[in-house]
This record gives sequence, structure tokens and C-alpha cells, in this order.
Amino acid sequence: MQNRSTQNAAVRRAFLAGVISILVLARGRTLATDGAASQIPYSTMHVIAEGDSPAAIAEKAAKVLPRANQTTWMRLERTFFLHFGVNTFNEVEWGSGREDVSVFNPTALDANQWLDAVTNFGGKMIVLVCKHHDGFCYWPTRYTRHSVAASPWRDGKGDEVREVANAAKSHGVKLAVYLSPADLYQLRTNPKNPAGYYGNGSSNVLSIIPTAPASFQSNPSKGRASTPGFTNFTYVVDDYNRYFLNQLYELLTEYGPIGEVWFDGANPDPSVQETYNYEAWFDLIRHLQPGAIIFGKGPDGRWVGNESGVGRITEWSLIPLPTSPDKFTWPDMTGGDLGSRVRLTPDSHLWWYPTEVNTTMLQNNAWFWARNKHPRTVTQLVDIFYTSVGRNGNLILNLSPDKRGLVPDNQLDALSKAAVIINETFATDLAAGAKVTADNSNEANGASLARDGNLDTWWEAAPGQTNGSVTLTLPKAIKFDVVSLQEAVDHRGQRIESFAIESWNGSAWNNAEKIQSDDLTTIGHRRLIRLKSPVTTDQVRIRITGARLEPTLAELGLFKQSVATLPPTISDRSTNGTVSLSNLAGNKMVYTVDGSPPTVSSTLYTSPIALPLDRSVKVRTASLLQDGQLGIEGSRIFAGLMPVGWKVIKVDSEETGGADNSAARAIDGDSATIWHTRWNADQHQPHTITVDMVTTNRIGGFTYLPRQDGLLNGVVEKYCFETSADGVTWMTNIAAGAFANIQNNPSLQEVTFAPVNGRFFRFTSLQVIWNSGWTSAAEISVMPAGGKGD
Ligand code: FUL
Repeated sequence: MQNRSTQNAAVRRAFLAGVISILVLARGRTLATDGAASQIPYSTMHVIAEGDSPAAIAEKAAKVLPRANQTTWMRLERTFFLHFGVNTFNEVEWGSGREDVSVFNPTALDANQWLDAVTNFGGKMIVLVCKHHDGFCYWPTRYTRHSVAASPWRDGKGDEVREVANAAKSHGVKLAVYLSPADLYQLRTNPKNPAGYYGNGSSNVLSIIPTAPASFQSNPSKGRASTPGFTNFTYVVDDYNRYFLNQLYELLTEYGPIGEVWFDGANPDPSVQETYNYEAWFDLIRHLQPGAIIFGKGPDGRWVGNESGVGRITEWSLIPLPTSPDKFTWPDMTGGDLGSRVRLTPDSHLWWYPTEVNTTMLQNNAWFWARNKHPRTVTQLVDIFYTSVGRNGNLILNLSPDKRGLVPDNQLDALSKAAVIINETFATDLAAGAKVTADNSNEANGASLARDGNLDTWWEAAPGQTNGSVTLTLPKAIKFDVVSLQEAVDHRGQRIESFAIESWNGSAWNNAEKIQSDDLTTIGHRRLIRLKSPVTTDQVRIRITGARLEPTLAELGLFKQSVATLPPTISDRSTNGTVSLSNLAGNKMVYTVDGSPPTVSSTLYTSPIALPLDRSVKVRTASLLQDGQLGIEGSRIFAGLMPVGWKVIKVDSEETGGADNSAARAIDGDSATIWHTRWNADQHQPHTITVDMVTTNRIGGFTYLPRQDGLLNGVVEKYCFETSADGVTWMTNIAAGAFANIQNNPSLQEVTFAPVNGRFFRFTSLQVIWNSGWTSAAEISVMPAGGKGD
């Protein structure tokens, strides 16, 4: 195949033809929800026209299907990232492009050990960082000397990409590549590489890809031999884009099938400008690896909007684009609502754009290993599984090998404990043997198809119905606390907008109580709902209460979370300042209150723990398992003074409709609940909350605990803090303070000031993350003087 489309417009046409071919997959008459005859076909894109009725808009949205590469990809669910390189040796997150290549010298690099970790967790793909922002290349590219070839590792003969490709193949895992567009080594201002291509102002010239390295700049129309099985390509590009295309060509033709190409939007040094020719890059990828997902800044996979592993509760894969995909520039989509009906407006191009939830094994979203970085707890990892795979997204979890080139034991330990919990939970589908019935069905899509283990067959409501119930009648009563639901997205798109989970108690249907804030709205490829406590019943009903068109269920299952290793539950603080620990399995428990991780020899829990009243405390605890091992850690922060009897006497905005995010939640002593200003109004700063502590305290500071649910909406960056003895005369303790790095590290903030006597305090947010206008807080409290800092 030879591509002679040298003009951008021609490239765009090829891209259009190749990518956005509007596949009409099924024709024939269908019924719109209002009962009117409709001719809207299934397609990979629809455009909303001015004057389309609400029913026609909903039907168009319901009839956009994933493209073939996305179907394969969405079914992977658990995927991995791997960040390893010069940054590991320098113990930094971002390099400079000026590093000495001799630092890269792992003594024991073993890609099979990496892939063992991936498969142990059920990982189906590994996205390898082949070049990070610093520009160092982990394969012996022909186009720069700044690569493994110049390092001492394996005497300059190493090829990390090859070793990972081989290990991935033998582990049955797909290989994917991360190639950073930002490249500090190539930056034209890098004194280490004065001939750098990035932003060098070179003109766009006809270039054969792959280019002959010797005439890379002098005569780029001279190609080199193509990789066997592939042909060459022609684009009109500048030096850096030619460099990048050649590197893509090497990675996409020499290492076997590639499942995904990951483009990062980050750029550590925007002082030098380079225009990325995404059209040429995408065109090359489509031709070399048509099955690959182009992720981030591209048309196939969408960044969820945070690096904490938390997808939206309402997560639409069907996204309205403001323009046609070939003209769209794929900005990050970080808003809360990307695809509900109010977003489906005239001229929207409806496009399947599923989300990927990327996060790290290390705390605080750290990608590269360093001595002072610690792995996430097992509980966090299990939660991340539910908030990514369980919220209609693919999880991409990063491994961080250390300087030896091995994933360290503490990461492996947390990962394998999380894997045990997840695998044990999903090993037995308690719905097995159930009789499946529905209150209405399409003739060809009966209810039993929702329980046949096949995602390509499904239950579908009768023509014209947008509601429906599917009931599982079990041979005997079961106890479950997780529900798994999957729509037939590959055949019928994403349709369900609201549903309920109900259990039969012998005389009536009861709503199963889910864990907090997990609204039952969208489902998509997969939704996992955890219940607040296990339900015992012999009948379970999924009642779909709203859908864009006839709802479908491709699969549904019932599961019970593995309890043996679950973290102990830490109670609220009682009014005398004690907390109790408990666990479902009746195991013994150990704990710490000094911030250190619990070990088998930490204090054994025997009776309620008396916490110090005058400062913030983090209780960390774990069960002692039968085999002498430590179970999963649970932790809870008790911030500042205990808020006994405290009252919010004034607040300018609080959400009490969509959820209980009232201001009182900021002083309820419960770090799991939040105050949030109104979701759909008051999106401005500042916001102020005023609290009466009922008694006068000598105050030496305050605490702000940002929301702990992994989301960052409304998290405060800049604030004002005031106190008052009488609620009339106020003293400004801190006029304009800032919480440094709270976006990357949303943990408890403790701020001290000169001691004062006060009964009232007033906290004002002046600026929040992303300037979204909302304000949120898990807890706001004060620290007594004489404690920290006095
Ligand atoms: C970010 C980068 O800056 C990080 O270093 C990491 O590679 C992550 C996946 O994307 O934007």
C-alpha cells in the first residue's frame, strides 16, 4: 500500500474515508419512541439536525455504534501502563532532556517479571512508555543517538521495547506504545542538542516515511527500505513531525501487533512551539495498525479527566462533538456531564468515544519510582477497579519498576492482594441457575439472552418500550452485594439512562441500598454496583426506568465481595473521642495512630481507641489473618477538633437536591461525606461557610480535608480564614492562603496561625482546581492552640 496523499487536505480526506466511514450496519424500519415510523439506521456517526424532534435525537444517539477497534478494546477492561526510564534513575516525575544517558543502567531488568504482574491482575494489554517527555528512547531508534543504544545497559545493545514485546506475546497480552509528543531533548533550545528538531522552524517538505537516516534533513524525499510486510508513505512535514513519524513507523512495524497508541497532552516546556501534524500521525497509524486505538488527542479513546482512577458515575461513551471528527482537535474533556440529553444539541456529531481511566500504583499519582514514593493500599486499588471498570471505562494502571528494572515487592504485594479480592469476588456468579424473565421483550431478544455468557446476544425491550424489568428467580436464596450489568453496546449502542436494583423480601420488592453517591444512571459496556450491605433473597429485579430507545442487557450477574481480606471498618468518633474497629470475618485487628502503616506487631485492638482531642489523627488498621498475614489496610482521618454540637450558621450555596451535599457535611466528622456548592448554579468564587462551635476555643490553626472520593471538583486551592468571638466582629487570620500542590495531593491540609480565642470561624474559598466555580470540602475544622505550631 502506498500513500501518495501529500497535501494536508488529501491526508484529511484519507483519514475521513478510513476512519469515519459511516457504516450503515442495519437498515429497515424501526419505531421511534413516540411510535412514529423511523428510518434512522445504525451508524458509526449521526449528526443532530436543526428541528430534529427530541425522539429523533434520542434515537440517533441510541443508534451510534462503536467502531471495530473499540469493540475489541472495551472488552479488555483491565490494562496496564509501565513508566520506567531515566526519570526512575534520577527519581523525578519529569526529566529535562539534558540528562546523562549513562544513568540508564538497570542491573536486573526483566520484562517477564513485569508481565507476570500484569497477568496476575488479569491485565490484557500493556502500554509501554517508549519515549517520555525528556525524549530518551527505550529502543535503538535510527533517528537519534539519545537512546538505549548510547547507554551502558546491555552494553548499548539492549532494546526494552523488544523485550517487553516478546514477554507480552508469551503472556498473551497486547502491546501498546506511549510516544510523548513533547520532547525536551529535541527542543531547539536544549544546549545538549543544539540541532534539535522540536520547534526549529523548519519548513514542511515532502518526506518519505521511513526516511533514509543519512539524508533525514538534507533530502527527506529519500526513503530507506520499508519493513517487510509494510510499504512507505509520503507526507509534507517539518523536521520534528518527520522525526516523530519515523519513530512511529519503527514502533508500529517492528514489534508485532500494536493495540493502542497513547498520545500525552502534557508539555513541560511550552516556551518553544511546535505544531504537531496529528492528521499525518493518525493517517500513518491507521495504515500501519488499523486495529489500534488512538488515545488522547485522538478519535478513539478519551481521557477520563483525572489521574486518580475515578470515572464518572454517569459515563456516556456516546459523546456529542461540536464539529465533525476530522475537524475536531480532541481537547481534554473534564466536565461532569459529557453526554446526557441536554448536551445533544443541533449540529452535534454523535461519536463513540469511550473513556480510559489512567492511574498509578504509587500514591499521589506518581508515575515513576523513587525511594520516597509508596504504593497505593489494597483498598484503594480495589476501589479503583470499581470506579473505572465498574463505571464504563477501561482501567490503565501504571507499574513503576525501580532502578534494578524490577517492579518492587511492595507494589507486587498490593497488586496481588487486590487481584485476590477481585478474582475471589467475581469467581462465582451467584445468579447461575436463575430463571430469567422480563415484563416485556422483543421477540428475537428474550430475557434468557442476558444470562448466556455471550456479549453478542442480548435481552431487548419490546418495540417502542423504553422501560422494562428483568427478573432473576433463583433456585435458592443467595447473599450478594455486587451487581454487574452490561448493555449490548456493540449492537445497540448505549441507551439506559436510569435503573433500579430490587430484591424480593417474600411479600414486596425492596430497593437494594447501594454505597453512597453511586447513582443508578448509565450502564454502557459494564457497570458494577456495590451494595451498602449484603442482601439475601431468591429474586432480584433490574428495573430500567429510562432509556433513549428500547433498553438492552447483554449480561447481568450477582456477586458477593470477598470478606476475608476486607479492611476493618472504623467507626465515627464518639462524643468522648473514641473510635471502634470491627470486621465481618471476626478476625483480630492491629492499628496505628501515628501515621505509620500497620504491621503484624502493631497494637492489637481490644477496646475502643481513645484519640487525642487536640489534633488531627489518622487511624490505620488491618486484620490479622489466619495464616499470620496482614489483611487489607483501612484508614480514616479525624481532622482537627471534634465538631460536637457545631452548627453551620451561614453558607452561600449548598447542594441538597441531587445529593445530600449540605454544608453540615463539612462539620459532621465523617470524611466520606462532603459539602458541595450547588451543582447547576452558583458557579463562581468565592463561597463562604460560617460555623458556630458553641463553646469558645483557643485556636491555633485550621484543617481542610478535601473530598476523599478521588474527584477534584470544587477542591480549594486558595482560601481566606477568619475567626470571631461573638459572630459580629471578625478577625482575619489568613487573608489569602494557598494549599500548595493540592491538585496532585488532595490530602489533609493543616494551617497554623497566631493563637486567638474564638467561638465562630468562617472559611472562604477564593480559587478552586480548574477554576470550576464549585466549592467542596469533606471536613473543615480548627486546631487548638498549644497543638501543632503554637
Ligand atoms: C501525564 C504525564 O505528564 C505523566 O508523566 C504520565 O506519563 C501520564 C500518563 O501522563 O500527562
